[in-house]
Amino acid sequence: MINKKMQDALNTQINLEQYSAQLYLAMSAHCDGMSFKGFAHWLRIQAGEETAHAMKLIDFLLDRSGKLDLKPIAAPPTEFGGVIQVFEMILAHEKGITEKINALFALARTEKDYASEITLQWYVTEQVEEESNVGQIVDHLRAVGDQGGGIWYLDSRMGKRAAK
Ligand code: OFO
Repeated sequence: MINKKMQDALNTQINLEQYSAQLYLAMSAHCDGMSFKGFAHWLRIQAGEETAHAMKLIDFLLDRSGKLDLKPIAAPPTEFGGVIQVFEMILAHEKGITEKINALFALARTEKDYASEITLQWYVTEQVEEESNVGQIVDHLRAVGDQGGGIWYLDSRMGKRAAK
């Protein structure tokens, strides 16, 4: 059975993953509103992945006979600016999530909760991938700028993202 400290920390992370899904869904709608259908599509898939991250933690918590303690999910912002700003915001958000995952991992170690540590390894790896992917998108966006044909080319490429 999972201890209370670890259970509380995992419940907090579940809420954060759900918030990430909300945030990316709001950003997707924002990009859709600017007719950037490809960026909107990419973000919609990302929102689904964040929900999957939450579900994976929920399953783990339940497998350990933990108590799921769902809390209200904070409302995301409604204004995001241009596409470059959207992705810069995502990069900053994911860096913050990485810090949370690292802190959770450290807690699992302190608590000698090896099962949590092993499960959280997946999240540590996932954060490396997320920061790298989003960092690349930010670089490409900064290179082409908010105006002109380049951003529409990027939009069409983003529209090709397939769900995992
Ligand atoms: Fe769940 O990885 Fe992004 O936030």
